[in-house]
Amino acid sequence: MRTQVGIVGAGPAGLMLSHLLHLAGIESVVIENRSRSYVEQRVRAGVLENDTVELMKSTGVGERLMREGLVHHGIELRFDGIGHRIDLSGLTGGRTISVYGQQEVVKDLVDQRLRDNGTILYEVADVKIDAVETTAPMLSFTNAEGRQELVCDFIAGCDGFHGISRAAIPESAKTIYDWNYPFAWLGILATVAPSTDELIYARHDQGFALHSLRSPELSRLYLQVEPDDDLVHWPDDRIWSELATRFSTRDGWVLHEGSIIERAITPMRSFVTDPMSFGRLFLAGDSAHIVPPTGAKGLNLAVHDVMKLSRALEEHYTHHRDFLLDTYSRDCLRRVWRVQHFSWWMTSMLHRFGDSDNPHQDHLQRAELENVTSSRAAATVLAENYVGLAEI
Ligand code: RFL
Ligand code: PHB
Repeated sequence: MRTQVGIVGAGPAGLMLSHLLHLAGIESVVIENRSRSYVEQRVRAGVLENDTVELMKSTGVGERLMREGLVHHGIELRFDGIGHRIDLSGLTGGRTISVYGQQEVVKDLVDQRLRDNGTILYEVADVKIDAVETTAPMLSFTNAEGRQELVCDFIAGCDGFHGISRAAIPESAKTIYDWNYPFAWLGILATVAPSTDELIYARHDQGFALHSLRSPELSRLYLQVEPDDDLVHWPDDRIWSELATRFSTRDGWVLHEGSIIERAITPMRSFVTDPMSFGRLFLAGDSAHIVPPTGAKGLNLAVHDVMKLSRALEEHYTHHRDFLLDTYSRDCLRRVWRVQHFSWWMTSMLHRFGDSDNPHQDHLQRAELENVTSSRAAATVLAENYVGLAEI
């Protein structure tokens, strides 16, 4: 088999890349080791930046997003029992975020790829990447018909943090920056109307909590837990009472409970691979970098990478110019580190670190939160980053 761009991974990065390449007249094949239904049901991100939404709309995959996505103009920071609204739109000249589940983005992209006769091969096994230092890099994998070889002009590694692409860049040719946080998030999806119209990020002495939403009938909530915590320690009653405590306000705000239909614990880390390319292999999304989810940035950063990669490939095929491919990694990493910093900052401001009492750190966190909620300049920094930095 032969194609122009071989794409490993049918998550948001791989699918969006395949879609953008198609619009530029470039052919691709996507290979994915899970099944279509698994990928379309995996519950993950929920917040889309202003420009992620604009990209989906302008490339013809935003129709359902416009109908079902929830447009938000602000978020709440809650601490010491009081809520403070950050007016995202007011502080950024009218920019917004949209709440729309990642799996809905994935479904919309898959539908469009199939309408455009795109090729997505699911449930492939033993994916190998070879010859990335030549002009004919190759993907090989096993499917129902046996071992397959796919010769490409370029390979895009969009296979997430646990994928195999990153390892195809030799150790001697890359630097890894890895930072683990001393806590994890327990996330739930519950069939109950959200108790809030806007997302609530809460700092509490017992730990961080986040109230997000998916629809008028579905709530998405998160709790900071121990890094090695296990779901067996978290029966439903404990989850709801811990959430109620961490969100409680001085004026008696009430959290509505419902039945929990999905739950998982996610470790929190910051991770960057530099460079994000080697020969004709280009990494995009979580395969190259991970951020803690407190800034709601991972999916948006993945989309940003593939926008840059599709432009660089278009320049190669249309004008035979490779300068955008040559600077792809450097261009992406500039934004990656800005987003790393924002995600680290949000995380540090809102979570409990360690289990020993640390009054010094508590006071610094409160000072930071008071600054962000009382200074228009400080709130603007948060808002600009949260809705998504303009092109950098
Ligand atoms: P994905 O989504 O992990 O997709 C990679 C795909 O590659 C497949 N794969 C392979 N395929 C073939 N061969 C192999 N050897 C393969 N190995 C893996 C996988 O099955 C998968 O289908 O990576 P991608 O496309 O880079 O997308 C990144 C996002 O998924 C991720 O950054 C976000 O989910 C992060 N994130 C959030 N991002 C946001 O922008 N806003 C949010 O509100 C937000 N909230 C979150 C999050 C991530 C979370 N978790 C669970 C990590 C909340 C949580 C709890
Ligand atoms: C979500 O809705 O899943 C979500 C929202 C905000 C975050 C992380 C996750 O910071």
